[in-house]
Amino acid sequence: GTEIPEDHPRYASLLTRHRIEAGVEKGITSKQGLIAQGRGEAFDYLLGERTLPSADDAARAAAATLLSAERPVFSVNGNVAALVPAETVELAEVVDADLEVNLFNRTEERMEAIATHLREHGASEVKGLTGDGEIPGLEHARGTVDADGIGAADVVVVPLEDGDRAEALAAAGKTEIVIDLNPGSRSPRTAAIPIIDNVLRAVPNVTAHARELADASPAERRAIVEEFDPDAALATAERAIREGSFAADEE
Ligand code: PTJ
Repeated sequence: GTEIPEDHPRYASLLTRHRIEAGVEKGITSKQGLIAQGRGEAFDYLLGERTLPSADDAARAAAATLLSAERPVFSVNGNVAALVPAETVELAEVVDADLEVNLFNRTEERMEAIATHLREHGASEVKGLTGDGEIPGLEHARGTVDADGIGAADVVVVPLEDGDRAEALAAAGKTEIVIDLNPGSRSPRTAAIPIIDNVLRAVPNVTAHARELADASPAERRAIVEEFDPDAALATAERAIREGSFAADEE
């Protein structure tokens, strides 16, 4: 594979591009996924390619929510599978969540390829291929889920989710944790917990918080979730972008 020296100033960004390209070559990531990646990269650059303290608070609230959930599900698309397969499997294990492949552009081939890819990265069970459930308010292909997966979930992690689907999931009564680099996007604005961060940093960060909160009492977890203010987190990220936190890059 392509070797990128770790001291390269754009190491993380180049590594990300390489993983997305490899994902397309493996039949995991859609071509639209390349475009989505480009948009994400622009926002990440403006955020200074770092986890804002408010995004870290969101990750902590997400961990507390997942640990307290009855039936948490992590929804995996072609970008997430390419970028953070092992990290996703690990988070699901730590919070005891199901993994479900759920695609914006659903094809059997990509569903299978992603499920296989997740198994290669340690997943024991991957949902999504049954497709016997439906999220109301969406056209068939976009609303298809597993009845015993996202269909029955109380909490769903939906990284890089489309706005219509994020709204339909919320309307179906799901507590949504959205990971998205664009604080102006409809999906994080719909989420109970928007994490404005790169999935590359956010997924392992939620796992780290979950490990730390594993022995916390239900009351402690509830307090963490109640203290988290989604609107403030979105506003803080937007301000960081407007004020140009990328100056550090030019040093
Ligand atoms: O694999 P599929 O068929 O489910 O398709 C997945 C994509 C992502 C292609 C599909 O859901 C899509 O078209 O998404 P959008 O509407 O382009 O939205 C993607 C959002 O994710 C944008 O707001 C990007 O800023 C953001 N984004 C892109 N890369 C990352 C990201 N957010 C966090 N981490 C990233 N690495």
